[in-house]
Amino acid sequence: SLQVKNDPIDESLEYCYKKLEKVSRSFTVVINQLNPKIKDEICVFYLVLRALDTIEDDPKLSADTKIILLKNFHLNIGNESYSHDDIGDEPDYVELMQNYCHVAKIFNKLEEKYQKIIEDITKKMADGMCEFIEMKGIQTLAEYDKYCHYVAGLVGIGLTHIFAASNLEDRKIMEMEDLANSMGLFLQKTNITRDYAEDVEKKRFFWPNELCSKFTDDYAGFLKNPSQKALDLLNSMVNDALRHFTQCVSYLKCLGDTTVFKFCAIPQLMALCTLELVFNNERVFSENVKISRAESIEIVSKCVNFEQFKFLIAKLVNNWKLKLNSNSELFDKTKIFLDQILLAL
Ligand code: PS7
Ligand code: MN
Ligand code: MN
Ligand code: MN
Ligand code: MN
Ligand code: MN
Repeated sequence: SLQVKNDPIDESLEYCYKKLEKVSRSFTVVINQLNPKIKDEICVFYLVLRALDTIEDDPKLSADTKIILLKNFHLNIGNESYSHDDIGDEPDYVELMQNYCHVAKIFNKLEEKYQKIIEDITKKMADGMCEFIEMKGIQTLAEYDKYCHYVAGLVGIGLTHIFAASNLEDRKIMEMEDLANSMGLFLQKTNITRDYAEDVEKKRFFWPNELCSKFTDDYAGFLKNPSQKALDLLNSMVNDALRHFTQCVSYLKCLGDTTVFKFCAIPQLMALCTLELVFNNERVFSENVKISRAESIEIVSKCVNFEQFKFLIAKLVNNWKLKLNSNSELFDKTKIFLDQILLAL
């Protein structure tokens, strides 16, 4: 052909996948194996929300500026001139905001049905983020669920719409919004629980006061200074995340396409593995505890269908149960949730 190189679309697509790899190794793996019908769609969806989250997370912006930027963001998803020089608290995120044109270019090439889903979720997430900027932190457990719905449950719902719109999954999964929401909540709550040290150091507080106040009047004070109360609070946070997992199992049971299944199941398995590592682990109060590279490679290579998923979950849950050798009320609660997971498989 005459067009040998420098097709601007190819260049933008290459940019998007390179950026995805930079900002999320695990999502790169699961997105790259997706059916080509929805692969670029979900890559763009990820980067659009990553850009939105970059605005939400930037400590340099005032609350008022943030709210204006967030509220207007959905109008600019396909704006190829949208760009910000200095938004973002990490170099990779700053660079994404500077070169947002590539994301907009690929977004503009998507079928309208996908554009609408991405736009709708982005707008709802931005409005939700603004609601929480205006509040003084997360007080109740209900507010915690609401925040996690905005920043992650909505992603689960949007992804479900994309699976159905592509016909890779049956339209009936659209009726499972509650289960799709739980898929997001479980990932988000695991992230918030694991990221204690990083978030507190950056003066970001996500642990709900209703839970924290049962153990301390200053949960940031546990930073590099964990006590038994700190561990009890941590285990309560783990329990609150864990209660969503049976719903995640129900969601995953309904999937038909293998690539969609792996895309959905691998992050859930990694999150459950993370939660087990974080449970009763005082290192959470001083560092970012992460599962080993070997463990995540094992999960990616072995979690290929529901049968294998079941096997891996059962192994993980039974190992976790061996750690519950005390008669604390919190451990009893953990054991109940773990037994419920085994029954749901
Ligand atoms: C569109 C794949 C599969 C039904 C950027 C995937 C940040 C946990 O900020 O990067 O570094 O601490 O570790 C992902 C449901 C959302 C929820 C949410 C969009 C699963 C912006 C992921 C991801 C639904 C708000 C990344 C929720 O964690 O966070 C796509 C089904 C983005 C999913 C954020 C967090 C995601 C998150 P950070 P991470
Ligand atoms: Mn991340
Ligand atoms: Mn955020
Ligand atoms: Mn973030
Ligand atoms: Mn985090
Ligand atoms: Mn991060």
